[in-house]
Amino acid sequence: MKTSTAKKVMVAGLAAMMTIALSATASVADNKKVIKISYGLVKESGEGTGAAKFEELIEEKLGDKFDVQCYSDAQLGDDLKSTQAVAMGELECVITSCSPLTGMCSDLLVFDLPFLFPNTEAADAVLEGEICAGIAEKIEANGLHTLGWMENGYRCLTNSKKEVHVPDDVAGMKIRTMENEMHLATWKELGAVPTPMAFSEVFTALEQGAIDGQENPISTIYLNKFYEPNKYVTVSNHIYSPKLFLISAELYNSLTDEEKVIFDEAGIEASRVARETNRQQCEDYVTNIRDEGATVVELTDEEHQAWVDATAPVKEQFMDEIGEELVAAVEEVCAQY
Ligand code: TK8
Repeated sequence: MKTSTAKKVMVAGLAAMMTIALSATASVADNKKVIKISYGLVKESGEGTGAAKFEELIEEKLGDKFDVQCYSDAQLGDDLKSTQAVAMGELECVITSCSPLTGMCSDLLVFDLPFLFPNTEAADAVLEGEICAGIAEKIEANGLHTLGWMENGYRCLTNSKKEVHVPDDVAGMKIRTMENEMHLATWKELGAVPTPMAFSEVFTALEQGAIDGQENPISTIYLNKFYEPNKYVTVSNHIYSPKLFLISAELYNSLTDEEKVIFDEAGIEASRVARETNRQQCEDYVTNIRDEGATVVELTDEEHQAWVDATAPVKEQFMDEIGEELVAAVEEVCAQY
């Protein structure tokens, strides 16, 4: 019995090694440059759809030279780790939330301000406008070329304890946040106990009760099944959170001028697809989450205002760090929508 199991394991191991060897030969034989894209969400997510779109566009136009491969679910590492690998030229591409990258570029902090974007049109105007072009230029200095801006979208709270309507309801709750100082400050201001953690650890932490809640858009809450350990979902929309689609600057700079244009255009189109997909999912999945038996709380205007008021002090607290000019520039764009 034992020997046969050992044999099976060995055969399986050999088969796996042969597959690796074969695929290595294949890529050497056709001499294509492999471009791996690392991201943290599932394939069906906005960013997963965007990554697949990028693969399709590049392979359609430059399929003889590049082999784009998408890796979901943080298989190649969470946001920060993958971004560091791309910056060092050890990995080709990453799609990452902006919030864990503020240590690299403090301008990104502006997006962590609660209740900043009144709607997605305002977000698009900033993401595809001069402000983000300027931020992308600064990020380039870290060895990262920006291919596009995707999104998490509007973040919503989930928890295992009770229906949350107003900030007072989260008093003392252990809430997982992204690794970002403004998110920490915001949840402290709301009276919760924020616990920063990488995304891939969240589900298990919720399941084991190490934390009471987390916050992510409806799309992610549904696709990552956060409504299973967290039966209470509040459509709080407290922060609109963008994502960056980055490629190693070293790799980008090695491309021909024509290839650069194709990569940049594909990056922008993929990002639009990602944002559109995510928005549709955020709209559709409220029903799916309810159908799964979770309680979804939608806020009254009065309840919403209580969140706006409770989080307002965060802006002053971080104004110097973000820079008054940048905040004013974003607010000016928002005022047009
Ligand atoms: C996935 C993360 C996720 C983000 C988070 O890699 O960490 O909660 O919202 O989308 O980037």
